[in-house]
Amino acid sequence: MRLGIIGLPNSGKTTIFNALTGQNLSTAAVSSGQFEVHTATVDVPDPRLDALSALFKPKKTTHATIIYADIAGLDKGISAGGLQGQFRNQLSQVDGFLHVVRAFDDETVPHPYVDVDPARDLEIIDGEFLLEDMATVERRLEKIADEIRIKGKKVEAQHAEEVGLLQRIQAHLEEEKPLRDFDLTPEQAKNLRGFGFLSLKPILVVVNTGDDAPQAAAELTYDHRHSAIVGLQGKLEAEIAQLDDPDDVAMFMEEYGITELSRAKVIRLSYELMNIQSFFTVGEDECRAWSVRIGATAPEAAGTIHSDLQKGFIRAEVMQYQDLLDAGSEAEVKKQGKMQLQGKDYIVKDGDIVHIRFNV
Ligand SMILES: Nc1nc2c(ncn2[C@@H]2O[C@H](COP(=O)(O)OP(=O)(O)OP(=O)(O)O)[C@@H](O)[C@H]2O)c(=O)[nH]1
Ligand SMILES: [Mg+2]
Repeated sequence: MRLGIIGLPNSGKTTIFNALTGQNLSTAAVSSGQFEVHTATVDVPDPRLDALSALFKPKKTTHATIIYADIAGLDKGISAGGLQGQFRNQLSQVDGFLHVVRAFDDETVPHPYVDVDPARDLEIIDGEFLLEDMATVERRLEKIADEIRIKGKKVEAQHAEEVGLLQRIQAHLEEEKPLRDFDLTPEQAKNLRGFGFLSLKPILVVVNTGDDAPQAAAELTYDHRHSAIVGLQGKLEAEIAQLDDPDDVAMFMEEYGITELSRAKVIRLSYELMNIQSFFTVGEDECRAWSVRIGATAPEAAGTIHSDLQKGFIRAEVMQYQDLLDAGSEAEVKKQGKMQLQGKDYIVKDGDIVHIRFNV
């Protein structure tokens, strides 16, 4: 799961990257405008995993993870003539975006459009993505038209369905609506994956509220599917993320009148937006959260643990998280008849605790 952090120059992308990942990349007061990407892997907080660990006291507890990539160099007009090479690749390869929008005022930090206007900034990058997606559709339609011209009518029927879909997508984009709002069948979604449409990817808008409480983000709305909006005090949380000692963190928070950090919330939200869910494996050695797409079958989930478990999949023993917590042990869940044996067609649910039986 890879999330690209995007936003206008000086919106606080690197600052928020630091806040989420605990890294300490330098933030420049003047936008570099250079293409560079930094990545870091972050544990996804999950109270259920904490509870399972408390129950099993395993040697090791392993969280689900997200990779955040700080992608610099995005600005208005950048898609004129199409986003280029490396940059376009980075953007199309991520599973979703974390879009940083600046809401903080600070004279020492120049804004590329002078005044602070989060709604406008949000639209600027959204608009760039729509243009980019339109260009992608046009390129494909032209390519198909060329092929028909060369090979004749006989290939036309072959492409009819794709052309129809692309034209509907084109009309949708022309209405300035992101593809997130476009209805796609799972089959169509799969066929379109290779295009890397930017406005199709889930997006978490993170409003950098600076000195204001994160609740200030509520002034901004973003009414699209597969998206959410949340506030975060970039600079403050980046500074707190540098502190190792929990006592220091508590002191810092008290001093600034913060009751709750947004960091965990933002990570959790960005994870939940990605159309994935967590299932757990438990034991004395390790309690672990795994990510799998919503709708995945038991063998597919087994495959995220190890490909052998998918190849040799026989059955999955499945417990509900709450049943295990209530019962207090796996043996007790079994006794209550709440441990179920599931076959290869079983659709995994969020919070399932599984043991895979396999044979290789
Ligand atoms: N006052 C204030 N300044 C902030 C806040 N967040 C970031 N900044 C400052 O804004 C400047 C730019 O922050 P960065 O995190 O480098 O912004 P960026 O979006 O990564 O910028 P580019 O990579 O150059 O596009 C730095 O001087 C930060 O210290 C904030 O919450 N409050
Ligand atoms: Mg930066």
